Amino acid sequence: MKINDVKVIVTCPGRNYVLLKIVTDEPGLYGVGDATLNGRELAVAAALQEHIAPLLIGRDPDRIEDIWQYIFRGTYWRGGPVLMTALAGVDLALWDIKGKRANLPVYSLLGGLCREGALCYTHAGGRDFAEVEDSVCQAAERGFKVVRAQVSIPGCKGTYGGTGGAFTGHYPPEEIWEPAPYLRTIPRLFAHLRERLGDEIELFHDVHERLTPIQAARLAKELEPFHLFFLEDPLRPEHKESFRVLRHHSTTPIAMGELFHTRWECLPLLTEQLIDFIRCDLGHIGGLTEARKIAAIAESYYVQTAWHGPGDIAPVTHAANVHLDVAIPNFGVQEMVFFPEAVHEVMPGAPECRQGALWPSEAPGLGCDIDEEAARKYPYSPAYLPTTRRADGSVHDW
Ligand code: GCO
Ligand code: MG
Repeated sequence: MKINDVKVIVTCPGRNYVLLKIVTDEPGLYGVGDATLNGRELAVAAALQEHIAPLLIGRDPDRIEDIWQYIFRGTYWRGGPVLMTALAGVDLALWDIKGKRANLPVYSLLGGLCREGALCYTHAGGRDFAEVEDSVCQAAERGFKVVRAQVSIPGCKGTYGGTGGAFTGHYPPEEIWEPAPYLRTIPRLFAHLRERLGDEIELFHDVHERLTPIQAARLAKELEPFHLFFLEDPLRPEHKESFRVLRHHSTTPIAMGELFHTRWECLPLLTEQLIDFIRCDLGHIGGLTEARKIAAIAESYYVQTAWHGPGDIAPVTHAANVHLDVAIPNFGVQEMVFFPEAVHEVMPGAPECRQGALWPSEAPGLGCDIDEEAARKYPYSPAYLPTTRRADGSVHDW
Protein backbone atom coordinates (compact mmCIF):
# COMPACT_ATOMS: atom_id res chain seq x y z
CA MET A 1 0.00 0.00 0.00
CA LYS A 2 1.24 3.50 -0.86
CA ILE A 3 0.19 7.09 -0.29
CA ASN A 4 -0.90 8.53 -3.63
CA ASP A 5 -2.15 11.97 -2.67
CA VAL A 6 -2.39 14.37 0.29
CA LYS A 7 -5.19 16.92 0.04
CA VAL A 8 -5.17 19.95 2.36
CA ILE A 9 -8.62 21.49 2.69
CA VAL A 10 -9.12 24.87 4.37
CA THR A 11 -12.75 25.64 5.14
CA CYS A 12 -14.80 27.93 7.37
CA PRO A 13 -18.20 26.45 8.27
CA GLY A 14 -18.55 28.94 11.15
CA ARG A 15 -14.85 29.00 12.03
CA ASN A 16 -11.71 28.01 10.15
CA TYR A 17 -10.55 24.41 9.93
CA VAL A 18 -7.57 22.83 8.16
CA LEU A 19 -8.49 19.30 7.11
CA LEU A 20 -6.45 16.58 5.52
CA LYS A 21 -7.25 13.65 3.27
CA ILE A 22 -4.49 11.08 2.76
CA VAL A 23 -5.39 9.00 -0.28
CA THR A 24 -3.87 5.52 -0.80
CA ASP A 25 -3.41 3.45 -3.93
CA GLU A 26 -6.07 0.99 -2.70
CA PRO A 27 -9.35 1.87 -4.42
CA GLY A 28 -11.56 4.04 -2.19
CA LEU A 29 -9.19 3.86 0.82
CA TYR A 30 -8.29 7.22 2.38
CA GLY A 31 -7.87 8.66 5.86
CA VAL A 32 -9.05 11.99 7.27
CA GLY A 33 -7.17 14.25 9.66
CA ASP A 34 -7.50 17.67 11.30
CA ALA A 35 -4.62 20.17 11.36
CA THR A 36 -6.40 23.25 12.68
CA LEU A 37 -4.48 25.83 14.71
CA ASN A 38 -6.76 28.68 15.74
CA GLY A 39 -5.64 31.95 14.11
CA ARG A 40 -2.61 30.34 12.38
CA GLU A 41 -4.51 28.06 10.00
CA LEU A 42 -2.69 29.10 6.83
CA ALA A 43 0.74 28.57 8.38
CA VAL A 44 -0.13 24.92 9.06
CA ALA A 45 -1.78 24.52 5.66
CA ALA A 46 1.41 25.80 3.98
CA ALA A 47 3.66 23.56 6.12
CA LEU A 48 1.58 20.58 5.05
CA GLN A 49 1.14 21.54 1.43
CA GLU A 50 4.63 22.77 0.69
CA HIS A 51 6.88 20.75 2.98
CA ILE A 52 5.23 17.66 4.47
CA ALA A 53 2.85 16.34 1.81
CA PRO A 54 5.65 15.85 -0.77
CA LEU A 55 7.54 13.69 1.78
CA LEU A 56 4.54 11.39 2.21
CA ILE A 57 3.85 10.49 -1.39
CA GLY A 58 4.89 6.91 -2.13
CA ARG A 59 5.26 5.92 1.57
CA ASP A 60 3.45 2.99 3.19
CA PRO A 61 0.64 4.53 5.33
CA ASP A 62 0.62 1.45 7.55
CA ARG A 63 3.91 2.58 9.14
CA ILE A 64 2.49 5.21 11.46
CA GLU A 65 5.31 5.25 14.02
CA ASP A 66 7.98 5.41 11.34
CA ILE A 67 6.25 8.26 9.50
CA TRP A 68 5.75 10.08 12.81
CA GLN A 69 9.45 9.84 13.70
CA TYR A 70 10.44 10.73 10.14
CA ILE A 71 8.44 13.96 10.19
CA PHE A 72 9.26 14.85 13.81
CA ARG A 73 12.96 14.02 14.03
CA GLY A 74 13.95 13.09 10.51
CA THR A 75 13.42 16.60 9.17
CA TYR A 76 15.58 18.21 11.94
CA TRP A 77 13.17 21.08 12.72
CA ARG A 78 10.74 19.84 15.34
CA GLY A 79 8.14 20.91 17.86
CA GLY A 80 6.15 24.13 18.12
CA PRO A 81 2.46 24.63 17.43
CA VAL A 82 2.64 24.80 13.62
CA LEU A 83 4.72 21.68 12.97
CA MET A 84 3.07 19.60 15.71
CA THR A 85 -0.41 20.49 14.45
CA ALA A 86 0.61 19.52 10.92
CA LEU A 87 2.02 16.25 12.25
CA ALA A 88 -1.19 15.60 14.20
CA GLY A 89 -3.23 15.95 11.01
CA VAL A 90 -1.06 13.37 9.26
CA ASP A 91 -1.10 11.04 12.26
CA LEU A 92 -4.90 11.02 12.60
CA ALA A 93 -5.36 10.34 8.89
CA LEU A 94 -2.95 7.39 9.13
CA TRP A 95 -4.82 5.90 12.12
CA ASP A 96 -8.04 6.35 10.17
CA ILE A 97 -6.56 4.40 7.24
CA LYS A 98 -5.29 1.64 9.54
CA GLY A 99 -8.74 1.24 11.11
CA LYS A 100 -10.55 1.22 7.79
CA ARG A 101 -8.15 -1.33 6.42
CA ALA A 102 -8.58 -3.60 9.45
CA ASN A 103 -12.33 -2.93 9.41
CA LEU A 104 -12.11 -1.92 13.09
CA PRO A 105 -12.80 1.28 15.03
CA VAL A 106 -9.58 2.96 16.17
CA TYR A 107 -10.31 2.28 19.88
CA SER A 108 -10.06 -1.41 19.06
CA LEU A 109 -6.57 -0.92 17.58
CA LEU A 110 -5.57 0.92 20.77
CA GLY A 111 -6.34 -2.10 22.94
CA GLY A 112 -10.13 -2.17 23.02
CA LEU A 113 -12.73 -0.72 25.36
CA CYS A 114 -11.85 0.00 28.99
CA ARG A 115 -15.22 1.70 29.38
CA GLU A 116 -18.35 2.10 27.29
CA GLY A 117 -18.34 5.90 26.95
CA ALA A 118 -16.30 8.93 28.00
CA LEU A 119 -17.62 11.21 30.78
CA CYS A 120 -17.64 14.68 29.27
CA TYR A 121 -18.13 18.30 30.27
CA THR A 122 -19.71 21.34 28.76
CA HIS A 123 -19.27 25.06 29.44
CA ALA A 124 -21.44 27.40 31.45
CA GLY A 125 -20.88 31.14 31.29
CA GLY A 126 -22.68 34.36 32.05
CA ARG A 127 -22.44 38.04 32.79
CA ASP A 128 -23.26 37.51 36.47
CA PHE A 129 -23.64 34.68 38.99
CA ALA A 130 -27.37 34.22 38.27
CA GLU A 131 -26.71 33.75 34.55
CA VAL A 132 -23.93 31.24 35.25
CA GLU A 133 -26.23 29.38 37.66
CA ASP A 134 -28.93 29.17 34.95
CA SER A 135 -26.38 28.00 32.45
CA VAL A 136 -25.11 25.23 34.82
CA CYS A 137 -28.73 24.16 35.47
CA GLN A 138 -29.41 23.92 31.74
CA ALA A 139 -26.32 21.76 31.31
CA ALA A 140 -27.42 19.51 34.18
CA GLU A 141 -30.88 19.17 32.58
CA ARG A 142 -29.17 18.03 29.39
CA GLY A 143 -27.51 15.26 31.38
CA PHE A 144 -24.08 16.75 32.06
CA LYS A 145 -22.49 15.68 35.34
CA VAL A 146 -19.42 17.90 34.98
CA VAL A 147 -19.65 21.58 34.05
CA ARG A 148 -17.03 24.32 33.64
CA ALA A 149 -18.13 27.69 35.00
CA GLN A 150 -16.81 31.10 33.85
CA VAL A 151 -18.18 34.55 34.62
CA SER A 152 -17.57 38.11 33.44
CA ILE A 153 -15.33 40.01 35.81
CA PRO A 154 -16.59 43.41 36.99
CA GLY A 155 -14.62 46.22 35.36
CA CYS A 156 -12.95 43.88 32.81
CA LYS A 157 -13.93 43.89 29.15
CA GLY A 158 -14.83 40.62 27.41
CA THR A 159 -13.51 38.17 30.00
CA TYR A 160 -12.70 34.69 28.62
CA GLY A 161 -15.69 32.35 28.84
CA GLY A 162 -17.96 34.93 30.44
CA THR A 163 -19.72 36.40 27.49
CA GLY A 164 -18.26 34.88 24.34
CA GLY A 165 -17.81 37.07 21.28
CA ALA A 166 -17.10 37.12 17.57
CA PHE A 167 -13.38 36.96 16.94
CA THR A 168 -13.17 38.28 13.40
CA GLY A 169 -11.43 41.14 11.65
CA HIS A 170 -7.97 42.12 10.52
CA TYR A 171 -6.59 42.85 13.98
CA PRO A 172 -7.53 40.64 16.92
CA PRO A 173 -10.04 42.32 19.23
CA GLU A 174 -8.60 43.55 22.53
CA GLU A 175 -9.86 42.82 26.02
CA ILE A 176 -8.99 44.26 29.41
CA TRP A 177 -8.32 42.00 32.40
CA GLU A 178 -7.07 42.61 35.93
CA PRO A 179 -6.06 39.97 38.49
CA ALA A 180 -7.46 41.71 41.59
CA PRO A 181 -11.17 41.70 40.64
CA TYR A 182 -10.73 38.28 39.06
CA LEU A 183 -9.29 36.80 42.27
CA ARG A 184 -12.13 38.36 44.30
CA THR A 185 -14.87 37.18 41.95
CA ILE A 186 -14.09 33.52 41.24
CA PRO A 187 -14.28 32.14 44.84
CA ARG A 188 -17.56 34.06 45.27
CA LEU A 189 -18.92 32.52 42.06
CA PHE A 190 -18.26 28.99 43.32
CA ALA A 191 -19.63 29.80 46.80
CA HIS A 192 -22.80 30.96 45.05
CA LEU A 193 -23.02 27.89 42.81
CA ARG A 194 -22.46 25.42 45.67
CA GLU A 195 -25.01 27.20 47.85
CA ARG A 196 -27.66 27.11 45.09
CA LEU A 197 -26.86 23.81 43.39
CA GLY A 198 -25.47 21.61 46.16
CA ASP A 199 -22.44 19.34 46.12
CA GLU A 200 -23.35 16.67 43.64
CA ILE A 201 -22.70 18.40 40.33
CA GLU A 202 -19.00 18.46 39.48
CA LEU A 203 -17.83 22.03 38.81
CA PHE A 204 -14.58 23.51 37.68
CA HIS A 205 -12.96 26.61 36.24
CA ASP A 206 -10.49 27.56 33.47
CA VAL A 207 -7.90 30.19 34.50
CA HIS A 208 -6.57 30.25 30.92
CA GLU A 209 -2.93 30.62 32.04
CA ARG A 210 -3.43 34.13 33.41
CA LEU A 211 -2.11 34.08 36.98
CA THR A 212 1.27 34.28 38.67
CA PRO A 213 2.23 31.25 40.79
CA ILE A 214 1.32 32.86 44.10
CA GLN A 215 -1.95 34.25 42.74
CA ALA A 216 -2.85 30.79 41.44
CA ALA A 217 -1.93 29.29 44.83
CA ARG A 218 -4.24 31.77 46.56
CA LEU A 219 -7.10 31.01 44.18
CA ALA A 220 -6.67 27.23 44.44
CA LYS A 221 -6.60 27.51 48.25
CA GLU A 222 -9.67 29.72 48.44
CA LEU A 223 -11.56 27.35 46.13
CA GLU A 224 -10.87 24.30 48.32
CA PRO A 225 -14.22 24.44 50.22
CA PHE A 226 -16.09 24.17 46.91
CA HIS A 227 -14.39 20.93 45.83
CA LEU A 228 -13.63 21.70 42.22
CA PHE A 229 -13.23 18.78 39.82
CA PHE A 230 -10.07 20.64 38.82
CA LEU A 231 -8.60 24.09 38.26
CA GLU A 232 -7.69 24.30 34.58
CA ASP A 233 -4.48 25.78 33.16
CA PRO A 234 -3.70 28.04 36.13
CA LEU A 235 -0.20 29.12 34.99
CA ARG A 236 1.60 30.06 31.83
CA PRO A 237 3.00 27.00 30.06
CA GLU A 238 6.71 27.81 29.98
CA HIS A 239 8.18 27.50 33.48
CA LYS A 240 7.08 24.11 34.82
CA GLU A 241 8.75 24.59 38.24
CA SER A 242 6.14 27.28 39.02
CA PHE A 243 3.66 24.50 39.61
CA ARG A 244 5.56 23.57 42.78
CA VAL A 245 4.44 26.83 44.41
CA LEU A 246 0.83 26.10 43.61
CA ARG A 247 1.03 22.46 44.64
CA HIS A 248 2.59 23.25 48.01
CA HIS A 249 -0.32 25.45 48.99
CA SER A 250 -3.45 23.65 47.92
CA THR A 251 -5.26 20.35 47.48
CA THR A 252 -7.48 21.67 44.66
CA PRO A 253 -6.81 19.25 41.76
CA ILE A 254 -4.86 20.86 38.92
CA ALA A 255 -5.21 20.27 35.17
CA MET A 256 -2.73 21.56 32.59
CA GLY A 257 -1.58 21.10 29.04
CA GLU A 258 -3.57 22.64 26.18
CA LEU A 259 -0.55 24.79 25.17
CA PHE A 260 1.98 21.96 25.26
CA HIS A 261 3.42 20.59 22.02
CA THR A 262 5.51 17.64 23.05
CA ARG A 263 5.63 14.89 25.64
CA TRP A 264 8.75 16.43 27.16
CA GLU A 265 6.78 19.46 28.27
CA CYS A 266 4.45 17.18 30.22
CA LEU A 267 7.25 15.19 31.88
CA PRO A 268 8.20 17.42 34.85
CA LEU A 269 4.56 17.91 35.79
CA LEU A 270 3.97 14.15 35.69
CA THR A 271 7.12 12.84 37.31
CA GLU A 272 6.85 15.34 40.19
CA GLN A 273 3.09 14.74 40.47
CA LEU A 274 2.45 18.48 40.22
CA ILE A 275 -0.84 18.01 38.36
CA ASP A 276 -3.78 15.63 38.54
CA PHE A 277 -5.06 15.84 34.96
CA ILE A 278 -3.00 16.15 31.78
CA ARG A 279 -5.01 17.93 29.14
CA CYS A 280 -2.96 18.25 25.98
CA ASP A 281 -4.62 18.82 22.65
CA LEU A 282 -4.29 15.76 20.39
CA GLY A 283 -4.41 18.17 17.47
CA HIS A 284 -1.42 20.20 18.68
CA ILE A 285 0.78 17.52 20.22
CA GLY A 286 1.24 15.28 17.21
CA GLY A 287 -1.93 13.21 17.27
CA LEU A 288 -2.88 9.86 18.76
CA THR A 289 0.61 8.41 18.51
CA GLU A 290 2.03 11.00 20.92
CA ALA A 291 -1.05 11.30 23.16
CA ARG A 292 -1.19 7.59 23.93
CA LYS A 293 2.47 7.72 25.02
CA ILE A 294 1.72 10.71 27.26
CA ALA A 295 -1.25 8.85 28.71
CA ALA A 296 0.94 5.85 29.46
CA ILE A 297 3.54 7.98 31.25
CA ALA A 298 0.76 9.77 33.18
CA GLU A 299 -0.69 6.41 34.23
CA SER A 300 2.55 5.59 36.08
CA TYR A 301 2.10 8.72 38.22
CA TYR A 302 -1.66 8.30 38.83
CA VAL A 303 -2.43 11.31 36.65
CA GLN A 304 -5.65 11.14 34.63
CA THR A 305 -6.38 12.55 31.17
CA ALA A 306 -8.68 15.41 30.18
CA TRP A 307 -7.79 16.04 26.50
CA HIS A 308 -8.57 19.50 25.16
CA GLY A 309 -11.79 19.52 23.10
CA PRO A 310 -12.77 23.08 22.04
CA GLY A 311 -14.71 24.21 18.97
CA ASP A 312 -11.55 25.32 17.23
CA ILE A 313 -10.41 21.76 16.52
CA ALA A 314 -12.44 19.74 14.04
CA PRO A 315 -14.75 16.77 14.76
CA VAL A 316 -12.00 14.41 13.54
CA THR A 317 -9.84 15.32 16.55
CA HIS A 318 -12.86 15.06 18.87
CA ALA A 319 -13.42 11.56 17.47
CA ALA A 320 -9.77 10.66 18.10
CA ASN A 321 -10.10 11.99 21.69
CA VAL A 322 -12.97 9.61 22.36
CA HIS A 323 -11.28 6.56 20.78
CA LEU A 324 -8.36 7.15 23.15
CA ASP A 325 -10.59 7.97 26.16
CA VAL A 326 -12.36 4.63 26.03
CA ALA A 327 -9.17 2.62 25.51
CA ILE A 328 -6.91 3.89 28.33
CA PRO A 329 -7.12 3.02 32.03
CA ASN A 330 -6.38 6.53 33.36
CA PHE A 331 -9.03 8.50 31.48
CA GLY A 332 -10.51 11.31 33.60
CA VAL A 333 -12.93 13.49 31.66
CA GLN A 334 -13.39 14.80 28.11
CA GLU A 335 -14.10 18.38 27.02
CA MET A 336 -16.77 18.58 24.29
CA VAL A 337 -18.63 21.19 22.25
CA PHE A 338 -21.85 21.20 20.25
CA PHE A 339 -20.86 21.96 16.66
CA PRO A 340 -23.13 24.05 14.43
CA GLU A 341 -24.96 22.28 11.58
CA ALA A 342 -22.54 23.53 8.89
CA VAL A 343 -19.64 21.76 10.64
CA HIS A 344 -21.57 18.46 10.63
CA GLU A 345 -22.31 19.03 6.95
CA VAL A 346 -18.60 19.42 6.11
CA MET A 347 -17.35 16.82 8.59
CA PRO A 348 -19.96 14.17 9.35
CA GLY A 349 -19.25 11.69 12.15
CA ALA A 350 -18.53 13.78 15.29
CA PRO A 351 -18.82 11.62 18.43
CA GLU A 352 -22.34 11.38 19.81
CA CYS A 353 -23.06 13.06 23.18
CA ARG A 354 -25.66 11.34 25.37
CA GLN A 355 -26.27 11.19 29.17
CA GLY A 356 -23.27 13.40 29.88
CA ALA A 357 -20.90 11.13 27.97
CA LEU A 358 -19.39 10.81 24.50
CA TRP A 359 -19.72 7.52 22.69
CA PRO A 360 -17.15 6.25 20.20
CA SER A 361 -18.16 5.45 16.66
CA GLU A 362 -18.30 1.76 15.74
CA ALA A 363 -17.42 2.57 12.13
CA PRO A 364 -14.01 1.42 10.88
CA GLY A 365 -11.29 4.02 11.47
CA LEU A 366 -12.06 7.25 13.33
CA GLY A 367 -15.65 7.35 12.06
CA CYS A 368 -15.44 10.85 10.53
CA ASP A 369 -15.45 12.00 6.94
CA ILE A 370 -14.88 15.19 4.92
CA ASP A 371 -17.36 16.36 2.31
CA GLU A 372 -15.07 18.28 -0.04
CA GLU A 373 -17.90 19.81 -2.00
CA ALA A 374 -19.55 21.12 1.17
CA ALA A 375 -16.16 22.41 2.38
CA ARG A 376 -15.80 24.51 -0.80
CA LYS A 377 -19.01 26.37 0.04
CA TYR A 378 -17.31 27.89 3.12
CA PRO A 379 -14.08 29.69 2.15
CA TYR A 380 -11.41 30.70 4.67
CA SER A 381 -12.05 33.96 6.45
CA PRO A 382 -9.30 35.55 8.63
CA ALA A 383 -10.14 35.31 12.35
CA TYR A 384 -8.05 35.61 15.49
CA LEU A 385 -8.23 35.05 19.21
CA PRO A 386 -8.50 38.29 21.16
CA THR A 387 -5.51 39.92 22.81
CA THR A 388 -5.70 40.79 26.49
CA ARG A 389 -4.18 43.89 28.03
CA ARG A 390 -3.96 45.06 31.62
CA ALA A 391 -5.71 48.32 32.54
CA ASP A 392 -2.36 50.15 32.12
CA GLY A 393 -2.21 49.05 28.47
CA SER A 394 0.43 46.30 28.80
CA VAL A 395 0.01 42.98 27.02
CA HIS A 396 -1.24 40.06 29.11
CA ASP A 397 -1.90 36.38 28.34
CA TRP A 398 -5.25 35.89 26.67
C1 GCO B 1 -10.59 25.36 26.37
C2 GCO B 1 -9.68 26.39 25.81
C3 GCO B 1 -10.10 27.02 24.53
C4 GCO B 1 -9.00 27.90 23.99
C5 GCO B 1 -8.96 27.81 22.51
C6 GCO B 1 -7.86 28.62 21.89
O1 GCO B 1 -10.31 24.96 27.48
O2 GCO B 1 -11.50 24.93 25.69
O3 GCO B 1 -9.11 27.17 26.77
O4 GCO B 1 -11.32 27.66 24.57
O5 GCO B 1 -9.13 29.20 24.39
O6 GCO B 1 -8.85 26.47 22.13
O7 GCO B 1 -7.85 28.44 20.52
MG1 MG C 1 -8.77 25.94 28.55
